[in-house]
Amino acid sequence: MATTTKSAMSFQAEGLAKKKQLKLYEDLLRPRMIEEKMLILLRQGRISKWFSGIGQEAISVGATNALLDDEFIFTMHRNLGVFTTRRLPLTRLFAQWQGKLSGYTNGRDRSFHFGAPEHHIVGMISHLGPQLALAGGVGLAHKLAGEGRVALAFTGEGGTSEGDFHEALNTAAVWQLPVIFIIENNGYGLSTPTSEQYRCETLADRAIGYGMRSEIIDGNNVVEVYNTIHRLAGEMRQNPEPVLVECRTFRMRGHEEASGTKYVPQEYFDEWSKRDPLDNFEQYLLAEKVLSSRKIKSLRDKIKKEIEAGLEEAYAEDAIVPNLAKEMGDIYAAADAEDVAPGTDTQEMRFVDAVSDGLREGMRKHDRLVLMGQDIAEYGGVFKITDGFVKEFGKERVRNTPLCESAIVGAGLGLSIKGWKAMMEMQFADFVSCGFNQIVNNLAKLHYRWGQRADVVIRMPAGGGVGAGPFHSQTNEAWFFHTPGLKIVYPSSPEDAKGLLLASLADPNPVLFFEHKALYRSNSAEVPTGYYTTPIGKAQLVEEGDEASIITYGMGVHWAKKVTEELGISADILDLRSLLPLDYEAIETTVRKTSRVLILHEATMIGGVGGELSAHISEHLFEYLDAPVMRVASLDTPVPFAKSLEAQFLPHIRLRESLEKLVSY
Ligand SMILES: Cc1ncc(C[n+]2csc(CCOP(=O)(O)OP(=O)(O)O)c2C)c(N)n1
Repeated sequence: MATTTKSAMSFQAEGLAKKKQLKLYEDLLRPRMIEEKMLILLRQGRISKWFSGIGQEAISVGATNALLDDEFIFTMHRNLGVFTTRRLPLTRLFAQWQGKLSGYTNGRDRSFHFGAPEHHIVGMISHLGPQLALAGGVGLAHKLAGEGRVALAFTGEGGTSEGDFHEALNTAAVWQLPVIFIIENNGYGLSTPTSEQYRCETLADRAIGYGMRSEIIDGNNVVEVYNTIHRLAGEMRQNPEPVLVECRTFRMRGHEEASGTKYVPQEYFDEWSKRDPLDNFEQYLLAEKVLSSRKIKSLRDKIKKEIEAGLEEAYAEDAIVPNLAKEMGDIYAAADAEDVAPGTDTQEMRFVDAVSDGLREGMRKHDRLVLMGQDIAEYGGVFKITDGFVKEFGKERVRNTPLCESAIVGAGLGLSIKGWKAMMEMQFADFVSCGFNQIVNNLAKLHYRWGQRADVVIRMPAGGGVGAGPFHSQTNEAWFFHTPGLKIVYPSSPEDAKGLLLASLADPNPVLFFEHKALYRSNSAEVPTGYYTTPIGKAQLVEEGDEASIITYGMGVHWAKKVTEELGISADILDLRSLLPLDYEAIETTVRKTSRVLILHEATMIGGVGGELSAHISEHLFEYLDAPVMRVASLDTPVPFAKSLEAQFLPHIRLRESLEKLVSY
């Protein structure tokens, strides 16, 4: 209970109304009391894991109080004070931590890994750093709409060592996005002290390299945090720009409760416990007669009751009874647009022009669609697909990006959180590896985790046969095929390229859109003019025959047509067009019809899409088969550079022999 000793810290609270000071106090007290309760429950074995923010509450509480209610906050694992300050119902919070249905993720994710859109909070994924670029995307949406709002993102000092920190801050600086990046420098990243985490004198110094402002403040002083963020946010709402704020604080407990604190010298605890954010502010308010012992008691009683009521309700809720249809049904967001059939007017277009035409129609249709990619603005992209777009749509919506795939995928997700659509052009599909984490862990899982759309299309110029070697030739769809939550589209014709691209842009889910580079300028056809969509997830029988079925996509469709014609074999050629979701019905129909199947793809064999298709056919259609399911794919080597080596690598030289073997089996 409070005594009126002098606070060890000084608070510049003169400019704050007493009511505000009391609110800051109550907002500090609530997470502290919840945590104290959690530690008891942990000892009783009633919860399994706890990441403590005790000692760091002033950062969450001061920053949240300084923002407007509709400004987004991107939280980490020690930001309970953000959730409590925004007054999320405690019952739901507790239900979330217990994995109950009424929690924020329907039992699908743990601890603070969730978003609460109605409270403008977006929680982390475990990988820490990726969070920062999302705030940039929200900042971009604010800036484009002239909303006069800021976004705020937290990171620990450990997270600042990740490449994602650099990419997010650099992009926010180049684009002058209104984002407050807060580093909670609490001395340790798990067991790693700051001396083993970074070499610069202060983390705030890094801002100089990005060309942005920075400040270092006392993270244990709630008034200092509040005043700083309040001032900065006020300035940034008028003049958008990013700012880096390093909050000095200390982690008073273990990384998580089970991991202990043996590696932390006792004198640090002794020193920092004198600087406790709650105790010190309490002493100050008591000395200033803003607070009384009676008021403290009544606040404590009130919060205790809130916690107990919340816990009782959460514990009373039954454990989840799994509902398979619901789990599978929540992987994707439901489409909100009907497919649009093409008109009758057509025009001859090369594949590359059809992609460009689709993108232009998409930009006209969706006025909140933003295109991002390296060199896509005035230069028109390395394949000239966005040539002339800046003139029609302006540089705000056709954005050159710095060279950073992860931050741009993340920015796309941030735009989506604000209700915008984003298309990112990977300069070459090979470079997607640098944005891999954002795609497979953030975009793909978001809707399943907490119902948030990831309305982002990533265009992937892919494929070999162009003498470009291992890093400009891959068709890497299999890297993503294994990831629930993504859609993968791979057109083989100009008409489909346009229609499927427009369907992808209309779709609220993350879509990886593969375009074979070798088709760009070698393949032309009549393409419907104007806006139309080709449904995702529907294969197309492009040739009909009865001796065999060739199931393929992308360049494979062209190889299949050529070889069947050369050999005079009558085959069904099924162009899958979409790999996720797959059109199992069309696959099964052709297999039942011909009883002989060859699966063809340009990607390497092992772990490729063909393996999955082959397994499905063997498992479900075994009795229809007159021959083993055959696969033809690229060699399991990197894509070689020399013409002769690449010719050997690619699958079509093996196609003829395999097809003959299949039909004569
Ligand atoms: C990419 C990645 N690598 C490793 C981890 C394991 N991990 C979780 S938290 C953490 C330390 C984070 O330190 P910091 O960013 O300073 O935050 P703090 O825990 O101190 O608040 C580590 C190594 C992880 N979650 N993600």
